[in-house]
Amino acid sequence: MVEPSSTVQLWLWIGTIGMALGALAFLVMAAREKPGNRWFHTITFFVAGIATVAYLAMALKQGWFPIAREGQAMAEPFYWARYVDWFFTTPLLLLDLALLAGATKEAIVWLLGLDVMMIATGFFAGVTASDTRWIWFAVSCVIFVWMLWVLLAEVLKAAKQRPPEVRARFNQLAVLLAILWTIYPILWVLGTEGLGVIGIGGEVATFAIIDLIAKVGFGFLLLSNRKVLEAARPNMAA
Ligand code: RET
Repeated sequence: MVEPSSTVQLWLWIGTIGMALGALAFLVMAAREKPGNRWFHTITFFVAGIATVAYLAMALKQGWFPIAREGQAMAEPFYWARYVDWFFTTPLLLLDLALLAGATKEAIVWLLGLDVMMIATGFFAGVTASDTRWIWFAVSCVIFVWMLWVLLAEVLKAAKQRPPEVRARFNQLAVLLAILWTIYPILWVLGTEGLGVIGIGGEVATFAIIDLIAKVGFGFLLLSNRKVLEAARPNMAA
């Protein structure tokens, strides 16, 4: 019987508390803004809030089941709760970035649509015990590259029309996102879902750290300058 080790548990609790504190901070920051001026705060709050739910479930030893994968010595826990988290939160992170850039609705649909396809195919890769998982992995990677291309080609183009302070913040966040997000498929290959070079303890720890940077770190960077948010406010009804 596979049981999450104490290292795994420790990191899942670090993830839960980190996400909860992030969500709380974004909520407080939102409360200090006028209604209609809180688009980015609201989206970013839900990113951290949804991740808190997923991490809490995993810390409470839920949201997983053991899988004995082809090519690996023993069964390992498969944390499917991660994919539920990513399915909702990665589109929200991209929405933050796209609204900051002032991207067209069409570009936003492309970006988010490709992203949910990437996570859905990634889920099939994770849940498959046989070597067929590598087919799903490859499909997910192709969609990931496609999504990054939309980000570079369409969203970046829109960002170039923004005032300099918005453009500068967009560039920082886009670079952070592109680098951090690329670590996910690499960790997947090295971790228990892929080749099993890194054990479940190291995998859960690394995911917790990059998840916190990708959500809470990204959120603080986005929300830290009110002038930037003011200048980038989406033109939607309050
Ligand atoms: C998987 C495996 C299949 C191939 C690819 C992946 C990419 C995942 C990404 C996840 C990003 C998650 C974030 C979470 C924040 O907390 C599904 C690992 C390409 C890019 C940003």
